[in-house]
Amino acid sequence: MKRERTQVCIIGGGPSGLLLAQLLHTIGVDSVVLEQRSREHVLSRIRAGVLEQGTVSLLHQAGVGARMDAEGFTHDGTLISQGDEMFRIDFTALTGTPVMIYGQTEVTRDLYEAWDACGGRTQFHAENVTIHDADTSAPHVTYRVGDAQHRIDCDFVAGCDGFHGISRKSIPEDRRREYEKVYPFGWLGVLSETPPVNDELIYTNSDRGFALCSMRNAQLSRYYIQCSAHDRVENWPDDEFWAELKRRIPAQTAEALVTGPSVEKSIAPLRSFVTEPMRWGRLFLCGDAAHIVPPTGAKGLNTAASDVHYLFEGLRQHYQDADDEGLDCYSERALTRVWKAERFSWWLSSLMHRFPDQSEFDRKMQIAELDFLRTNEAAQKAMAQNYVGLPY
Ligand code: RFL
Ligand code: PHB
Repeated sequence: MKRERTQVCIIGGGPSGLLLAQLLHTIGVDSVVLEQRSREHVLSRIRAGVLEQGTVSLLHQAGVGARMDAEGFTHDGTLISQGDEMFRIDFTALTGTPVMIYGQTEVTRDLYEAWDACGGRTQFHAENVTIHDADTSAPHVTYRVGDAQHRIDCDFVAGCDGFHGISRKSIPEDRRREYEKVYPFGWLGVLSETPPVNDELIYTNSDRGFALCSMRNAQLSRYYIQCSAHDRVENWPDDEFWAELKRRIPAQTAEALVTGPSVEKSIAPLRSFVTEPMRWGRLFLCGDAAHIVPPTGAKGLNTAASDVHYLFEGLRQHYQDADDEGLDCYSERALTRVWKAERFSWWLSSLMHRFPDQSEFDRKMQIAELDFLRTNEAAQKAMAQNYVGLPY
């Protein structure tokens, strides 16, 4: 068994784990990142596109904001449509804050490059990662690479291994509580090397179901349509995807849409999930390991970032001031913000999708609420405040 020591053992080399590692590096705290997949696999996942200002600031704090500043798009608002009616929510006018369009793939790439540049250690292909003695003052983590067994002794374990990871499940069942809502549909997403149909995102509620027009850059568009929870990408050749998208978005937008071959196509299920608490002894959960939101509110990566902020502050206080207040309050602080993001994502998902069991009355409620949002500044302000991100 190969044995080593670090201060913080980070499980998961997605955005949460890498951002935490990079922030710890800025204060001289040593960490190791254990990732079960390859770097190429992690960087091939197409996920989030919208960053809150708090996430942007945290990336700057970690020293990885340069490419985002140069290549990302600042968006001052978003469009919402219902049928052929479209209206705009002006984030900057309503809240003073825009959002940043910069893909999670690029954020992760920037984090890996910065981590490499500072000599940070990532163990890819780490199999059978297991957390031991997290409820004692001397936890350790074991894992396997090929035939070699490894052991890392550490002060703390950060569980940043996403929804399917092992960290959450390492907390005994009688010490955690899980809350879950599974939505009866998914999102079919397509990435295409075509110019975005509009310079801001368009969220669409149509009689045929939800659609979203998003982007990555001036030549790379990201589109989504609501699909059945049991659907498969093979059922959606490109032509059928574009035809269905055009049926859902306003006619004038459909006319302007430039289509092309898809370069990625995937289906994501929609789920709301929270586990409480987010700490067990010296194990701290961050990001998707602790909570999932439906993508409608663009909150997943952003709540992962706010968790990392609270955990980093707790670890900084521990190492620099010998004060554990931040670590002791971590779970409560993170969850207070997480539940608000859960509420917003659930609300926007409920407003924008067609539900299989939706009655005509339910449909009228959606349309009335969308009209209220279109015409009421207080409602727009509440939506904008949540979308650009509640304060940390
Ligand atoms: P990740 O990204 O899942 O990374 C976890 C990492 O842990 C590894 N892992 C393990 N490593 C070692 N041992 C194990 N046993 C392990 N098990 C797993 C995994 O390989 C992986 O590399 O979690 P993290 O870092 O917490 O980041 C969370 C975000 O990825 C997620 O919340 C967002 O992508 C959600 N999301 C969005 N969030 C936003 O803020 N804005 C958006 O616009 C947005 N759009 C989206 C999204 C998610 C989507 N999908 C596909 C779920 C759009 C979509 C379609
Ligand atoms: C994306 O561009 O992938 C995206 C944007 C906004 C969302 C979800 C996903 O709400």
